Amino acid sequence: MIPVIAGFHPDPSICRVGADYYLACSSFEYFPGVPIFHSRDLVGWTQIGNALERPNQLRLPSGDTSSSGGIYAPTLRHHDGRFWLITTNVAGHGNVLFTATDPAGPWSDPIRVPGIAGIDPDLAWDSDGTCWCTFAGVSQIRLDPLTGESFGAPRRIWSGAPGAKAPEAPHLYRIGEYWYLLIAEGGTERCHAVSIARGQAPTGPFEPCPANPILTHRGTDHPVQNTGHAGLVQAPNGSWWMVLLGVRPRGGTPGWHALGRETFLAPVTWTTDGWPVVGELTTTPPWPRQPVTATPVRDDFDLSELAPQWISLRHRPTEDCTTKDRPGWLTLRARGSLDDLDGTFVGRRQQHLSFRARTRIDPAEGRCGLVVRLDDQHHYEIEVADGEARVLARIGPLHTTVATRPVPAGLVVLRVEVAVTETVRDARSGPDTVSFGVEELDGTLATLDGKYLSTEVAGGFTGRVIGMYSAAGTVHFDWFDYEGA
Ligand code: 6LW
Repeated sequence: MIPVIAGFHPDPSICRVGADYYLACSSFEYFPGVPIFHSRDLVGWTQIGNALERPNQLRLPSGDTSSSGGIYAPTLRHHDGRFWLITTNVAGHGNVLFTATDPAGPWSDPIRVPGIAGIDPDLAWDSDGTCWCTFAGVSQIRLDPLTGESFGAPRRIWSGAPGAKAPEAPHLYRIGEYWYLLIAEGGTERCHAVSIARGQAPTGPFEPCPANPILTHRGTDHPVQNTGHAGLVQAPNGSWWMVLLGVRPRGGTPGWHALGRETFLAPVTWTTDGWPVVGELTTTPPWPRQPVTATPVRDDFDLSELAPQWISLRHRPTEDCTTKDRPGWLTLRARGSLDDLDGTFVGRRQQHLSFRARTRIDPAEGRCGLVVRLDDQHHYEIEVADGEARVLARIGPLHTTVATRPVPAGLVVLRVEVAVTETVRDARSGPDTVSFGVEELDGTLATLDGKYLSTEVAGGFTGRVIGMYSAAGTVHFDWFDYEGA
């Protein structure tokens, strides 16, 4: 079963305007933040931008933003002729709200919402225009979304199953005669689940669904695990759908997932007494597929702006990262190494279990390379400097040089290939292998077990990102290819 948005795209929040669906995801320590997607069929999604792309919209100070810190789950809504996006910056700025007339941007400057003391804020409007913000816990407060002012004290409205940990990701919907409160519970690991309650008013009281949890894969051998953090949407034909996050663990025990939490789709039907029933994950809804623009394999860096899928660490000052210095090339100026929290890095999410990425580099006097990054402390890379190519691995506190090989002077093409492990030989078999090479040299410099770049080893909320970096000096990248297998 494949996701509808593959790679590290967790906490999907969805809304529909006419024939168009829009979806937003969390982005953590990466800049720009909150990728925004568009679809016409719920299966083919195109990234149309990032909501938080200006420094005044997204501050991720390195001292306060550890890996998996920063931007947590957003809620995306369309109300009263505009789009609303609310999210939490756990790097100290708390809950912030943005508006836009076009979801591709530009989004407004942030409106701070200091009265919300929790993550996963949701927005819902009553028929009289009152705005309710519901957040993890699960608590609720009345809000003026234009100013960020909240009124009264937050009120606890539901906590999901008694004793279940982490009641979070609330979304409140008016459907028919009820207000439905959808939440995630059990934590975002193997016990993750989706539950629902309903009431006559947006403030409750809420009656839990007798069939809760309405979705979980815990304790099953389903290839998609950790399913939870969901959103509901109704299609123009009246059918209902759920988007949710899930992971694809592979290999032996405990199963390692490397691509982070991805976005999946499931159909929803309703019982005669008005409770939702979630069907099997799918990529084939009952309508014709709409064409989507495929992302080209190669980015030649011919445009003056980087395409929206490119992300950097915590910020991206144009003086350190630009396509304007040398037309047709991406220039990176080192701020520090990959172990520095805001090292100069431009990458894209790994979206296929197996793939090959290559980049053509002019290392000049610098030290630079191609990295597979799970987080600050878990990454493998191949870099060139001083006439040598080196494969380096960082796993937690351990740094190792795995291989070195002289390279000819001048331009070089660095390559990484990730291949899924098809045969699990024993309980410790990893999910995939990561191999590095230089196109100008024969063979592979090194092949490493991918399990050390997985969430089960590293922890956290993100997934692998494949990128280019400069660790010393000013370097130029002619192109970058990413080809999923
Ligand atoms: C998010 C929470 C969760 O805010 O993980 O899976 C947190 N759900 O709802 C970070 O993504």
